[in-house]
Amino acid sequence: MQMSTGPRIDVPKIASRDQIRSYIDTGYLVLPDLITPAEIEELRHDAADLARGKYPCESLKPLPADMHDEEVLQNILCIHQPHFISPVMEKYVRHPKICGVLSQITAAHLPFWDGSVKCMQSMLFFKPPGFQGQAWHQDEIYIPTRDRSLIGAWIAMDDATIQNGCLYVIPGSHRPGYLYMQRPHGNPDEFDFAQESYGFDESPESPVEVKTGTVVFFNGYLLHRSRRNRSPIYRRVLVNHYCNAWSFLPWSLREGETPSRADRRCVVPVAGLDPYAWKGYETPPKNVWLRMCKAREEKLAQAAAPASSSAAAAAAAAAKT
Ligand SMILES: O=C(O)CCC(=O)C(=O)O
Repeated sequence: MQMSTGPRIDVPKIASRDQIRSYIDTGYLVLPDLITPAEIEELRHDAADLARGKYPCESLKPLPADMHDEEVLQNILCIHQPHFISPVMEKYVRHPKICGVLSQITAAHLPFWDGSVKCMQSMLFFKPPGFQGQAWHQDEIYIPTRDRSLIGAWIAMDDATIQNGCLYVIPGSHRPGYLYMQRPHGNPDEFDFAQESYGFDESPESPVEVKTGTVVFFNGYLLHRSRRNRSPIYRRVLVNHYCNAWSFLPWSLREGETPSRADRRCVVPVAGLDPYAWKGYETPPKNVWLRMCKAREEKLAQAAAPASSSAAAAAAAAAKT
């Protein structure tokens, strides 16, 4: 190859043959204890710092130092692209063990793949008590790759249980490479605003309950969802998305760009080579995006008008009697 591929990034290969096979067959892989307790503490600390505005940006302004973490986190469902502003989050995008596994499974379905991987997205979920989950979806609907190599690395920062809104998957649903249609889900109590995929048998759904420090890897075509957090504790997760570095990334097209040529370069190479390094990299904006949900809006509305909402509640109760 004539063009510059950039430096090779070597990562430890720690997944077994059986684990790689299992990922190819089922579309997901659960690896407990991949992240140490000290690393989880670092992540939790930085998550709170982010929410406090330690890395000031348009979406996250500094908050008073005497505010309790509880108060800081209670209104945030998710921060999109935290690695754009936090070097700690970027460190976990490049985590050697995670990237080592990624270099073994991301495009293991493709012959001749050499283990090269790049990251295009990070999402930091706080999912406070009472907050909704995400309805059935396939990540590939949002982030298109050319070769079915999109993969999420979902880092459990708390124990994830059925009660606090763990991930649910339909094992093997990635196999046909089919993208299901989407529609409004009509269940705002359970799920946030994003639409739901439909048209498949939900009965094989399986909860993925995991301990803190576990990483769940899942393919971009795998049908998955999470439910409302019905527990009194947070369900924090950092989920980073990656794909085969040899795939163009026709995501977030610019004006005039055609999907066949588009290749988003706001990416972080994390394993092997970047065959398109010669194109250069787009500097990410120094900003993040906050994901809202119904529970957050309800809380904010209550905080803004406690008197009128209790009056409304009293009126509603009176109307029922
Ligand atoms: O963790 C969750 O609740 C949902 C995560 C998810 O849907 C995703 O990463 O695509």
